[in-house]
Amino acid sequence: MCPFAQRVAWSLLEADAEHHVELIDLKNKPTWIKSNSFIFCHIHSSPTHKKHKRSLNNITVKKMSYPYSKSLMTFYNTKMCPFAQRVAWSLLEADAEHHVELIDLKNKPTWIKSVHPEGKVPALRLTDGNILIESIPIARYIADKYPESKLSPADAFDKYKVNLFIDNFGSRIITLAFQLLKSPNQEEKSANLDKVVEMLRDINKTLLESSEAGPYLLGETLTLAEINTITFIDRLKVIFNLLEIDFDSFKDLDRFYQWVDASMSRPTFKKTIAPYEEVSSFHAQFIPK
Ligand SMILES: N[C@@H](CCC(=O)N[C@@H](CS)C(=O)NCC(=O)O)C(=O)O
Repeated sequence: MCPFAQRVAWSLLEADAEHHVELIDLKNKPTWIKSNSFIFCHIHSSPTHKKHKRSLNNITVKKMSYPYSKSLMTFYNTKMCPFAQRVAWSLLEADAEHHVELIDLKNKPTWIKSVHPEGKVPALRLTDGNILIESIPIARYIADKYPESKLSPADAFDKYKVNLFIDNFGSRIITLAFQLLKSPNQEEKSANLDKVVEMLRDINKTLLESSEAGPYLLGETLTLAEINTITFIDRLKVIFNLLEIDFDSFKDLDRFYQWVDASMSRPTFKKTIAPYEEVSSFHAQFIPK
């Protein structure tokens, strides 16, 4: 009955993977259902897994000419955007030669919809004319295209851990960070802060379970797990500063702090960050007056 489980059932059959099935009656769950000992069980279903609107059905989009490099991939970027930053960081980690077109989102070029149907960044144009959108799939594309970057682990279980980490935390971080930023009063601010700290503890626990020594999720190698979450942790730090909350003051988050420090001190990450003042004043406008 479960369409999510059906994805797994179908994959197993397509892969001709030998397996044993335990059928679960969800109306009458077995007593042992919560006792699985896998370290990487799903922690939280991400609240912003909204269905991505596909606005192109039945609409013919006339393509305007737009700037791109003939010989290199063209990355349409806005430095202030944490989604685009995932792509900027991946490109640098993969040492992938590319050309950048900077987009001013407050004053979008007329051709923007020829590059992205919703007029957004990031987008990545390949030299064959295909254009990729959506930061996570673009980062995955870069990781697959440049396997020597090791951004996507070769081992299937490691890959699963990276993907689950992104599923669990990729959008939860920014959702909770903005809830906190927009808290209308002290009481809600404190409740929202509790939710953020609970999430940081989940991250800390996941990191520890995956690799005690760290510093990254998979130990010594930076992967898409960091690329797709840290840019939002950076925004969370800005929000903490604006709300005068000390980011480094929470107990029992040592592994989390180690992870953040290692990721953010990489020269590749530093090259992708927008000026602090700009990021801070952008977020400040969301604080209720
Ligand atoms: N889900 C998209 C989100 C991209 C996104 O929201 N980009 C923002 C900037 S951070 C944007 O281009 N906004 C312009 C607009 O909405 O008009 C992704 O992961 O790439």
